[in-house]
Amino acid sequence: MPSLWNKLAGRKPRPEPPPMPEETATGQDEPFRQPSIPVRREPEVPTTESALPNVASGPDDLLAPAQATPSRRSWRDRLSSSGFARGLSSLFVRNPVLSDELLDELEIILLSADVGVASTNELIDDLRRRMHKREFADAMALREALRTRLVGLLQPVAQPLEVGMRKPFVLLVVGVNGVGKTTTIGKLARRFQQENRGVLLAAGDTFRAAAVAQLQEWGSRLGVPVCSQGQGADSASVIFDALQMAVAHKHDILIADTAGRLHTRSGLMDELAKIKRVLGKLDAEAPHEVLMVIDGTTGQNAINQVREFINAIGVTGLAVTKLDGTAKGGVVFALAREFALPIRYVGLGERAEDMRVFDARAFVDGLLPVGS
Ligand SMILES: Nc1nc2c(ncn2[C@@H]2O[C@H](COP(=O)(O)OP(=O)(O)O)[C@@H](O)[C@H]2O)c(=O)[nH]1
Ligand SMILES: [Mg+2]
Repeated sequence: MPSLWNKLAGRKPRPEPPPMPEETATGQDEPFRQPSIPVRREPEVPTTESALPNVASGPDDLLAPAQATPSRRSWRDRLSSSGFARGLSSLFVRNPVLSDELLDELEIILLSADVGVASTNELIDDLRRRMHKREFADAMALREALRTRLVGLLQPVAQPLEVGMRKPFVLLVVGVNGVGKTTTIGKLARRFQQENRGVLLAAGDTFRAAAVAQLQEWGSRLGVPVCSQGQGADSASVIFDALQMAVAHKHDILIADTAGRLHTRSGLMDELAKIKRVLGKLDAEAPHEVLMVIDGTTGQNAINQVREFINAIGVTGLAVTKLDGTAKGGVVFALAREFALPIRYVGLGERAEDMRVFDARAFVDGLLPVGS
């Protein structure tokens, strides 16, 4: 279907920020994207609450006023520019009547958006069977059935993170390099702050100095303390110290960053297992959430990544980033089908407020608006 492929290929790519110069000791890591905030080098000493400058009040693009209740509309605005959403909307414009070609094209759109072969086959087979049984009066009825099936796939995994009464709640953020872990931590910190919870961050990505500096930058912008020991420090000991500090200072939530060297390297997995082990010495139930961050543009490789992390340390929730303006986004469906792990959040941009608690219906509405 050349016209469809042209449409997908003709999407406007997001400008890529330059890669971080000091990246890759291994040379095999995924490219690290420079954060859009200027990273200020700070002395790498443990940072305490009192030592932190409070700079959260200044005007800052990353800290634009939050929407108190993010509306469905904002999901739609972000998702409708994706290649996936544009592919779906043009499909029904170009195929206003029911036909096998409509379903053939839909199949390609789903596959190229990373919905995955298994989910795509199930969806297409079901819709084709029902179409041939004359269940749909017209293409709009089929479109509605597609919407219902898509929501049905995601509904079971739309389980928000419940912090509950545990204090401090320990949230360990994992995932491969460049997926958006540190950015997600900044977004989470802001979200919890807005709920009047005391947040402490732990700079557990000690692999690169820039990673520590990036988290410190988020901390200072938000006015949230960051525990760090600098590059090369033992990640487990940084996070262990941070948990001790969180207990001593009565913080509500500790969010720990981790390194993301390629998941197939056992070093990282051993490091993560050690972090889990030492946290367990202070609190047998910690970490209370192992949140794995997935780059929504990664494609089917995301499935392998999740499998590796589940095997290595166990994953209790997912956050899928970069769902704004990408051709993809379908990986959310593939993940839901493959793992049935809760999807907690989605990232819809680089700024602090560009994160949403995952909502199956709002997500599908963004991709395929009701009745239009
Ligand atoms: N468009 C977009 N970019 C994002 C999102 N989340 C993170 N990024 C960008 O992805 C790049 C890598 O993010 P970072 O948090 O440093 O990844 P980490 O290596 O996993 O910690 C940065 O340029 C971020 O600004 C998102 O939801 N949307
Ligand atoms: Mg990072």
